[in-house]
Amino acid sequence: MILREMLTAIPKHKGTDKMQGDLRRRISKLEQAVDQKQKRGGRDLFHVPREGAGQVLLAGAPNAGKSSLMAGLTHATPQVANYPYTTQLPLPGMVQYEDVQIQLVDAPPLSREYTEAALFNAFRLSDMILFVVDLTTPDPPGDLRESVEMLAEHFIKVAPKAPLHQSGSLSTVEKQPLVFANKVDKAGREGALGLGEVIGSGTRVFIGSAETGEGLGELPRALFEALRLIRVYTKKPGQKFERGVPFVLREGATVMDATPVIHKELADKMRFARLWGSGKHQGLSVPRDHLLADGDILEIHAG
Ligand SMILES: Nc1nc2c(ncn2[C@@H]2O[C@H](COP(=O)(O)OP(=O)(O)O)[C@@H](O)[C@H]2O)c(=O)[nH]1
Ligand SMILES: [Mg+2]
Repeated sequence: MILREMLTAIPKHKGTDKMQGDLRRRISKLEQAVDQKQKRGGRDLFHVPREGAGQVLLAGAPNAGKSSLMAGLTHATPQVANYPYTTQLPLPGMVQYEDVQIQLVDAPPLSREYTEAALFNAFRLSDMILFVVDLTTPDPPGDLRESVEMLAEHFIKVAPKAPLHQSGSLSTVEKQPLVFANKVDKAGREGALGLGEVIGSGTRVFIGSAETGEGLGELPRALFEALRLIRVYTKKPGQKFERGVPFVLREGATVMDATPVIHKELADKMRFARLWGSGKHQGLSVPRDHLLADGDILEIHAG
């Protein structure tokens, strides 16, 4: 797309801000027009409504094993085949990590030959990206680089320390990546060398096989950690704690952030909260701005 090339060609300094903004608006208008076409029957078939604690989209070249990995991690049954473009529309499934469900979305490939524009919108709206790389190809890091570059061309930057939850706005969004080097049953581990550097230091790379299941066991926890989620349980005053379904919050959430999630009216009415967590807070009263940790138990006193 010529407009995009213009945008990357403009040097970035104060004086060009307006020009860049103008180009961005034009690009966005065009993308919207394209997307309209994809909205058959008023629904964007590429956009998967978020469910569970977070949405992770699978990315990678054709035949890398995205659908196989999806089948290995969820109860979904995507079509797996030995020819490219088997997966034409995103398909969601749920990954179970302990008592939390994370949505994994199998997606069509990122390919220079053919990738629908609407797919990039789906990436834009996701919480993070799980790259699947085929270790049996001549150049696995090159394959990963191509996927990363295609996303970058659509203003989706992958960065290990990307802030979570950004709006799907016009400007560049950053997405947290995780890499799964697949088909180790058929290739050496050497192919995975250099995969981390493609995205940058701090990128977590897992090696395994979607076919044999090797290396899949660590992924649910890795996804949970990468999404930077915490689980908070609640306890009613005067009652024994029974571990129920957790409230899932973002890392950095405070007692005050948790209350409206637990109960709509609680935020206004809270007098104080007691907390049981790892370490020192065994039933102590905590201030509203107290930072919550994964596994904390909250007892909110309202009135
Ligand atoms: N040997 C081996 N083959 C795999 C593995 N994962 C996927 N495949 C094969 O690779 C081909 C493409 O898999 P698929 O999941 O459809 O790839 P996708 O296009 O990325 O969704 C199929 O023939 C799979 O059976 C693996 O871990 N080891
Ligand atoms: Mg597929």
